[in-house]
Amino acid sequence: MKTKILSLVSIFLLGTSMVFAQVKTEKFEVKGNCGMCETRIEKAAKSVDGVTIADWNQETKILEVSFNESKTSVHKIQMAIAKVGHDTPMHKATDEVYNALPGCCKYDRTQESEAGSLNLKSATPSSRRTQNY
Ligand SMILES: [Cu+2]
Repeated sequence: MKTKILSLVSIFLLGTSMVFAQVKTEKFEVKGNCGMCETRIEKAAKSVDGVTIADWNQETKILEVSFNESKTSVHKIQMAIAKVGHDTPMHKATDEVYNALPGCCKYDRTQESEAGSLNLKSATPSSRRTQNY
């Protein structure tokens, strides 16, 4: 009886893996803050040809994507997300797009590796700001 169930299960698994052979699901971190970020991140991911599902979790900052491996790659998806302003493990958003994000979406970038250069960068705008007031 047990072996019968097992073989049924393996037949089922074999069947589904053949149907979804080209569809891959990956999870990776995408920096962001709020619901607007979620919309932006998911929209960017879905705009990539071959992506079928994109779901970003505001709490965990983890994006789950399903995509057709023959059409696209994690690399391309992360590139598209970085382009709209959100840092991913493989691609970082440029300062220009990051700075253009709405205030609530400016996620914390301070814990990034180059702490020294970031401190220098952030020192300049704040001193400029104090002159304005
Ligand atoms: Cu946001």
